[in-house]
Amino acid sequence: MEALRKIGQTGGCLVSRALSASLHRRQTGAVPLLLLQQKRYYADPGSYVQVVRDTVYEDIAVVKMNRKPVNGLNKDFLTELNITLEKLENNASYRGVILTSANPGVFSAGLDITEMYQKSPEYTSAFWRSLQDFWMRLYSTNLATVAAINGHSPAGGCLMALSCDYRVMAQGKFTIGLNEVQLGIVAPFWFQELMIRTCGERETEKALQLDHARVLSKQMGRHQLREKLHSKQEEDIAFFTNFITKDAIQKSIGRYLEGLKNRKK
Ligand code: CO8
Repeated sequence: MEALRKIGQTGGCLVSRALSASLHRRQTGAVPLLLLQQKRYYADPGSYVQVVRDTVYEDIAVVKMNRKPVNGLNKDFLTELNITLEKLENNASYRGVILTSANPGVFSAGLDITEMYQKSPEYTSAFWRSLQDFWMRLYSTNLATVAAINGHSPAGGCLMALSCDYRVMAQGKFTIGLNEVQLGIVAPFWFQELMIRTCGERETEKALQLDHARVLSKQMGRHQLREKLHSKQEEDIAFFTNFITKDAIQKSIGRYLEGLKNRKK
């Protein structure tokens, strides 16, 4: 509860501001502790997801992930998250979602690793599809989304956070990032591209090019630009030749060379 309270105290303002901006709402002045002020409670018995309507901003749903111990994303959990979001999208009384963990300390440990170990190809495919389907919905939902990251958030946990419109993380010694490379797994292209869009190209390259995954990640990340040049090589040579031989450019280069010589004197 402490981490959640911290988000309420230190990040609640950011969360509410992010949602307000996203929903084009006017700030009321008072800072609501969104995560602490909740009323109606929806959860099916045995369900991994709890939905709470915020008491201040009633059009905001707080979606709490509750698959103990670490919100490992298995097929059933991913399917439930997807259905939950679909229901909220179809409920006109909601305009935004805060995604968080019901168990502060861990937002999500990412994919349930046991789902990727010694499973049949059929099951593995179905599992991966459930992740894709949930991700596509979360990433492109019309609802405004905020990840209230109240604990560790590696790999798939980071993917969920990156997929939201805004993120706020609790203070504490919590980790976040695409740590697939530590498992010797290459982050799939859509993981990488999502991180690039949020964190920038260079930071993503540095984060993903570790150990065994270095070569593959580098190739995946740089392949597109390299191929673009390869397919337009003649066009690019023609452009360069035409540009560089223009009188004005030649004069400019001449002046620059002269300046270089004078600098040495
Ligand atoms: N999957 C399954 N079980 C897990 C996972 C997981 N991701 N993470 C933790 N557990 C289990 C632990 O084994 C432990 O089990 P048990 O109680 O039986 O011993 C239990 O959950 C509790 O774990 P901890 O004691 O470690 O809990 P802490 O609160 O101390 O730490 C952490 C929480 C920091 C989240 C820590 O558990 C951790 O680092 N977990 C590993 C996270 C990780 O590496 N996730 C990677 C998942 S892979 C992924 O998401 C993307 C893969 C993309 C594949 C692409 C292929 C092409």
